Amino acid sequence: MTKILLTGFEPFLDYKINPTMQIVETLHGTSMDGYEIVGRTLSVDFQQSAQQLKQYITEIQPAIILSLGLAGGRYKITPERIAINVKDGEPDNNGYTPVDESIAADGEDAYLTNLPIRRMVERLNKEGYPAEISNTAGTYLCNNIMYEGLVYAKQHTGILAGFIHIPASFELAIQHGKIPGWNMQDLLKGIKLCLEETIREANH
Ligand code: PCA
Repeated sequence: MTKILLTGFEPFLDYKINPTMQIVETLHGTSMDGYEIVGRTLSVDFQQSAQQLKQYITEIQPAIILSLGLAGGRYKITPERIAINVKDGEPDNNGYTPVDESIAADGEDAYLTNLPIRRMVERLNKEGYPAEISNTAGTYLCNNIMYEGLVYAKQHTGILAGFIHIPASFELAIQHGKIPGWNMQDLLKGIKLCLEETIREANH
């Protein structure tokens, strides 16, 4: 069966739960319209996560690479438009804090996703879920993984790749205390709708 690599991240900074990890674990091994979802959780570590992603891609040979990340404080599901060749920001889980670094020394400045992000947002809104396209995935781990996924997609014709940031779950919002949250079932349904739109694009 054709495969989808669906990645999430482990907890990081003061987010003691990462709902993307829970989504990936729930959807792992399920199938959708003839595509098998292979879920993997990545480390919040600049060096390791890129290597993990590359290793999973080699192992799984996915037709679609969809990576998920938590954007604590956002209140909509936000498919990302662009990944930039920058690493900067808060320390990762191993304490590494890049300042104005490049992801790839001689890489492109940025890559645009080839996921159907406009249709994802339209579909989510139609089904009653707040969503909008985001024009920045930041400069932390999520941007880093989106960039790496897109490097692969640019080198391999026919591969769809991209990234979606999601809000906190209720559980995390309660535990954290200062960010909005969504019901976990709604987050899960939202990601399934995005996957459906992506599969439709892949079959086009
Ligand atoms: N969100 C972070 C990294 C891991 C995650 O889930 C980000 O937005 O970069």
